[in-house]
Amino acid sequence: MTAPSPDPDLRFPSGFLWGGATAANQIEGAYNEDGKGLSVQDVMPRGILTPPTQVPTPDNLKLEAIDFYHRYAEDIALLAEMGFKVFRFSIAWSRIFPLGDETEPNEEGLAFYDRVLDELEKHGIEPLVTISHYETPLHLARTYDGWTDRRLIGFFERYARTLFERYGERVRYWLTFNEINSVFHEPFLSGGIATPKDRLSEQDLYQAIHHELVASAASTRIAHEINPDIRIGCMILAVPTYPLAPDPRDVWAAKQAERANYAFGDLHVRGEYPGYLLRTLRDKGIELEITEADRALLREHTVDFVSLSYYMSVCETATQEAPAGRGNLMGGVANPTLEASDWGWQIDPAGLRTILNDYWDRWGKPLFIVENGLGARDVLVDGPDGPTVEDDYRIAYMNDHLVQVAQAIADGVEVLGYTSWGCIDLVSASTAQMSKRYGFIYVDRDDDGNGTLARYRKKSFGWYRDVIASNGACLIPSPQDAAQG
Ligand code: BGP
Repeated sequence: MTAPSPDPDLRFPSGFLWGGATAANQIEGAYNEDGKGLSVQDVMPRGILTPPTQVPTPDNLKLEAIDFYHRYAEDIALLAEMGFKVFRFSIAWSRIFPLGDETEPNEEGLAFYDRVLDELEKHGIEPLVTISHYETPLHLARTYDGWTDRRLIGFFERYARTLFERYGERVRYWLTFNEINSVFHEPFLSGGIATPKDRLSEQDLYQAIHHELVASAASTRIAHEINPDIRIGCMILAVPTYPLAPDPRDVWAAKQAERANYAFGDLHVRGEYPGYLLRTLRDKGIELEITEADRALLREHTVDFVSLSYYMSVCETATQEAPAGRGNLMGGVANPTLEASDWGWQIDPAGLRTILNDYWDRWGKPLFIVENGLGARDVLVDGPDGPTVEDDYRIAYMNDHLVQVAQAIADGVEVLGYTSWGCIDLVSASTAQMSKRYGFIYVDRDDDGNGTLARYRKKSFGWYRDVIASNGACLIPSPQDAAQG
């Protein structure tokens, strides 16, 4: 690795939280150990590509995943070696409440996360915990049809209270629902809704999201009561949406598509249904069941910060036939000016600066980038220190995105931190593949489940260590960025 050459124009605030992100179902494995119940993930062997199975099947890579459940100490030590300041992980709801609707939690499940937190503390790494990351207990999906049922609010409150009481002194940053706006696109994965998508009405989906929003506000109230220092964030799947052409009709189409995502941030941050969403509901003839108590919770218990995942932007058009975009659970049409990853996700570093500025201008809340990264097919080669991956493509992707984060910070946006997605290779959410790798750490396992699960440092491992050590000063702006300022 060449020595970093500090660039005085790329400044990150001191205390910037550099790190990486994961989700329980994509790393832990041990799907039925120590009292854990089944979650929706345990019956999704192909991710969102095919309908769920009735019972877990051996071809589901998530059942063992990367075995973080048994290897967490070794893995956290590797993250510490890179100098991580923060580690985002989720708690598997079905480890704590195996069915989801019990009154007493499973002590063995709670004890596992105590051990993870001990390990993080040992290395001085701050935890960032997602309470619900696409892993609703399967029983809640099958018995209640997931978040379509109001009773889930109470079950979630009990679960969240249990976590805050147990870990509230040790965990400052929490996220309630991962990518809350994804329920529309993937009701089973995101909302634990067992009814197939083609039989769900928009009314059902809006009602389900309403329940999640109320549950999020209710748990924000509980968290602040238990420890006022706790910071609760929402989590939005951020997809900047550009008009395909300057035609005003395309501009409006793009705005409408973007608002479909903003709406949930507006509710989390401002605590009330925005006018444009009320109009959409009216136009569609949707009447939601919203109680006065719901309204009060939403209004009085808004989030402390806004977190986002960012992988790509899309275009919208109302005027042209255009090829559909492929990407992170969302629709849109492809942008003819951008390259795409091996999985067709269009790469747009500048879009990150745009969305950070937009969110900051709109909500004025501190932002946290809790997912970003490149899913790619890595090839393991022999290096001087053992097997490695020459992942210059990942380094370039992350460098270019982080430069845009620095630009946004220079624009005046408050950014708390950055956790790259899948800092250690994990099982993909959408395709349930191992071969779609994001990590700085290679995990020896293939799509058929073969491999030793050994961990190897990729080239990006040393690169990210230097980025963190220099607080971003070793990032390299593209000539265009340097000129643009
Ligand atoms: C987000 C999810 C993550 C994650 C990521 C990458 O939508 O929050 O769980 O997996 O996308 O997606 P994929 O795994 O499909 O490449």
